[in-house]
Amino acid sequence: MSVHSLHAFLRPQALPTVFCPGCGNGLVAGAILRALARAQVDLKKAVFVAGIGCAAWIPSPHFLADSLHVAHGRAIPTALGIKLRRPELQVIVVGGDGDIAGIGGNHLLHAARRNADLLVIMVNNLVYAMTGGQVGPTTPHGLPTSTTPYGNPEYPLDVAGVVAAAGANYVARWTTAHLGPLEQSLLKALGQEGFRFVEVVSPCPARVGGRLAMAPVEAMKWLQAHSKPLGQAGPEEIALGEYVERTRPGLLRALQRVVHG
Ligand SMILES: Cc1ncc(C[n+]2csc(CCOP(=O)(O)OP(=O)(O)O)c2C)c(N)n1
Ligand code: SF4
Ligand SMILES: [Mg+2]
Repeated sequence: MSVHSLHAFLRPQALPTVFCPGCGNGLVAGAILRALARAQVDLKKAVFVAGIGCAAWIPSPHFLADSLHVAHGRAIPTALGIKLRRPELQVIVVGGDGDIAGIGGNHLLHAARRNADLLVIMVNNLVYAMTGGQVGPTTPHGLPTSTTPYGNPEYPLDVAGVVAAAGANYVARWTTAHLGPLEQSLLKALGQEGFRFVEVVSPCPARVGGRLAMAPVEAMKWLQAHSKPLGQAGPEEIALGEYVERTRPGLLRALQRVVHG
């Protein structure tokens, strides 16, 4: 897919992008749009819901589609309300690790448990980037951040693992250095029902790379060097791959069975 064909999916007034140079969010945006194009999703029949944060800016202002910015952490319940009222729409949540797994963590857990018919894409840049790079639920142990300058004393949550255990139909994790499998995964997730969760580990040159004196290209090399397939990754490495793929009825179909028998 050429770059120019993706322009049909972008709001001209949103370009050039609001993201910092070298930010991974642009790569995630490209992967989402290529997957939507390959799945032949009509953007008029798609709704994006985002909370607050840098990653939450991926759909709006960039995508030429209906999108909502809601309170920090509340994208999933808002998206579920839309999906239940308008089941024919493809409802997609995009947000950061703080938004989705921190303040919105309880919504995430229960949407996965209920197998709610949503695609949730979580951009994990390891910190609360928009507000200054504070430590968050996915910050690796030992990583210095603005609020843990001597290194994070806590341990991170394996968000993909938790969502898979909670009952989601589809869960995968990739990084922005693995765009081919990421796009393929999003394409697969778009064609399924129930709760689908794709985590993307992504560089934040402004809030993480700068503190580590790591240029964006070095961050991409770091992501490649520190990622391993699921089952082979050590505790300090990023586990990549599909955590789960189930075909259980999504929440909508389960509710329809109750109503229509
Ligand atoms: C209820 C509420 N609490 C806190 C904030 C401040 N806030 C805005 S963005 C943000 C961090 C977002 O981090 P993340 O979701 O990881 O996105 P990133 O910026 O890293 O992409 C916070 C704490 C807010 N807007 N609303
Ligand atoms: S602060 Fe980080 S995540 Fe936010 S736009 Fe800049 S590089 Fe990207
Ligand atoms: Mg973040």
